[in-house]
Amino acid sequence: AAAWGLWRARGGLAVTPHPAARLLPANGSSAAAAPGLFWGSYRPHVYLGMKTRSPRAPVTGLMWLLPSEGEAPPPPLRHTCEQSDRLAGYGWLRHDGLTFGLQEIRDRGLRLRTEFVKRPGGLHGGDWSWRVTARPERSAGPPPAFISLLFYVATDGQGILRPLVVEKNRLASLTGTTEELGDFTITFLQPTSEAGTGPLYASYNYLHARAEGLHRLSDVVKASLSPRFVYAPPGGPKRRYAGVDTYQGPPDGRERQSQLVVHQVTVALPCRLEMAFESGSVSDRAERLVGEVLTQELASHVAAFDQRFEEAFGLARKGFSAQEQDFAKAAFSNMLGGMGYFYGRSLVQSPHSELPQPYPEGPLFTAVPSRSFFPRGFLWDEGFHQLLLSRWDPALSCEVLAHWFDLMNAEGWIPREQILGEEARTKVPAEFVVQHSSAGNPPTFFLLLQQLLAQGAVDAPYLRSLFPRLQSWYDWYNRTQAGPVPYTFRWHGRDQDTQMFLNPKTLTSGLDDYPRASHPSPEERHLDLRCWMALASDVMAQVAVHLGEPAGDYQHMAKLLADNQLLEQHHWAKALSTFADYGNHTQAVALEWEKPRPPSPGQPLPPPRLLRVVRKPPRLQFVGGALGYVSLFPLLLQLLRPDSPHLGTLLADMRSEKQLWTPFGLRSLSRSSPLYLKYNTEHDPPYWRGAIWININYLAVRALHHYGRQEGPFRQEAASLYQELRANLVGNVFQQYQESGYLWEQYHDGTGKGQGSHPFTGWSALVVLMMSEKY
Ligand code: 6A9
Repeated sequence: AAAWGLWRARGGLAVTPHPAARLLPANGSSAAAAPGLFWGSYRPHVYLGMKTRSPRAPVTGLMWLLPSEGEAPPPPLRHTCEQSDRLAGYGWLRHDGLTFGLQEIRDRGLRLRTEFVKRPGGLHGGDWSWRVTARPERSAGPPPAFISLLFYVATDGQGILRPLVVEKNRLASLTGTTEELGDFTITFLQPTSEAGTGPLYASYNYLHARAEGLHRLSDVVKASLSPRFVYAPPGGPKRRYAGVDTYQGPPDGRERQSQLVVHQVTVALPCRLEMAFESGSVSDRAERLVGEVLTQELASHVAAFDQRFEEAFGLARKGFSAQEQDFAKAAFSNMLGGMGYFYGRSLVQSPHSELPQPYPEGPLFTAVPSRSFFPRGFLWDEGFHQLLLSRWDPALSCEVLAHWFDLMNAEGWIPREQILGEEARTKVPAEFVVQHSSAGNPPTFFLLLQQLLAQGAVDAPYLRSLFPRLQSWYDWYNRTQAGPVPYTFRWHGRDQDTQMFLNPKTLTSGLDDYPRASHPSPEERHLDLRCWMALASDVMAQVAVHLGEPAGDYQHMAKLLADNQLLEQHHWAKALSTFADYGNHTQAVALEWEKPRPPSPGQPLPPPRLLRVVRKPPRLQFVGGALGYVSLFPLLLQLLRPDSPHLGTLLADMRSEKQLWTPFGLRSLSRSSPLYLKYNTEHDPPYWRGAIWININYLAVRALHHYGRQEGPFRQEAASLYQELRANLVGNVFQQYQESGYLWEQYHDGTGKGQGSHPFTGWSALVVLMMSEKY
């Protein structure tokens, strides 16, 4: 019994891997098994970086410094994607996920174009080259007189780098060896004009240092900068600049597992720099992938991309302008090019263990919501991401899904937010790191599976190996998120504090502060989760039938959860005349400043607190005052029968400007809700309380498209709303991109303006599917 207790205290099943065979074979990401995907731009959190799909991958990257005359040194170093850098825009404009990418970065008076091309060959993932072109940006004030570009290579605990320095400080090349790459050479070409003539005059700096880890690279470079260098082109003025010099390093005793080599080039604009990675095992290399050869390969990749994009999405055929097509390519490419390969472990709190426990280590190959703010995997975001990416490369989506399902524990749970490895950890405040093994998140992977099945894109062996884990996942929701009565569901793990929040949040639902019952209780039933489970059951049934497995239970569940009468019984609030959650609820709540508390003798006055007052006690009832995305779920997930009178009601709520309709898309919460645009605490601004979110709008457009084709009394209405809503969303996200240079996390319901984190080419990129009408 003591041993049992200890096992539970150490996390028990919560940190035990699922017993089913893994979907991904051991070494499945290796250069031998998957050479094409070995190298990639799998470091979405840096402006430009590549690595291999390995646990301890060596990395390459780019940093830059603008001259800092007048400013106090050190000048700002650009490296990791930071909103505080206030770049005018950056992102992949073309990226095929496999062989090439083209990015544009606009920073003050500077326009950087970063391009890479991979070339297969040998046994270790082949060769690749980078080209960075720096130009003055005409529209953005005076261009910088010169710029410093810092190319770096770093190891992560494994492998060695041998720099070759010529002419004082110029790193001409380096050779290296790692377990997985074998021997390789990286050559740094001297800067040229944009047309390739040169070399141009430049100053060089070089650093060879050891860092505590990849998460410390910026710190090491910053600490090594010295302002003592002078850039003095012939005939030009002498100018001081900061260059990498020497690095003292942290106090002894700390492990320094990364070897870092930096090549800094200080040069006038415009210019072009190239760097070529060559694998030692390529024996039949005809020509080096630089200069004219690189130019030609880039051009042919762009042409191939454009053709494939048109085949996949048909935007030219549909009459979209060249600008609109470029926008769609950028949205798509930055999602695909923003994919990351992460390796590490989550920190998991189970209800039984006292302290958070380390989860087993593992890899995750995934897209990310935002390269600056959330450059890591999020469970329900990923289902949406792959709806888009599977239209380009369904095999890639299957592989991503396999990675996520291999992270399942023995209980059938998959952690919601994946913060794997030191680099990912540095972006997350401590209080957000721990994942709770009782916390769910919408199972959007069922949407993906539904689509992949419809596309005929999953083969039987894959589906068969997925099945045991899929069953466990489905069971996990049924078991742990069951509602108070059969066939109802409840998001467990809501905030319990009823005093501090205007409405306790439901982070697990993905809709965070969307209003729910005012007083969390086990009696709650959540409409959105019930609809998700209807979809899940239906897809489970489909998969089981496909595999010849027993499907009866799934079919039974799917049938009951799709039963419109049962749905009404559990969720139709007659008095509110809409679908709603049910729970212990009162609408008579408000935040008020607490009366000043008497100070204790000798103590400073305690600061006043904003607390919730409840003017009328809660009682079990349908949750009023919360019309919005949740109310729409029976429509969004297409559970309503086309002849349901409630379909008409929901369409009317959608189209009403007093409620959900705006010229820019559907707002998350009705303008008539008492919680519309309300802060949840003094410091917690409204999030899902009015703003326009593109993932839910995508579901809405998709559902309207569906109902617009079903025989029934609301067919016409749905079809015309479809046209209108689609045009509004596409129009606004496009216009905001033109104006601001970014896709955004959400859009303001009054002005259409992008807000929240950016770039957010996570689910906001679903506009591409709306444009292409792929549902
Ligand atoms: C905060 C602070 C640098 C919130 O897109 C990811 C998620 C969605 O899944 C969810 O539905 N976003 C939405 O309501 C962002 C969540 C970020 C939480 C971590 C850490 C980072 O500071």
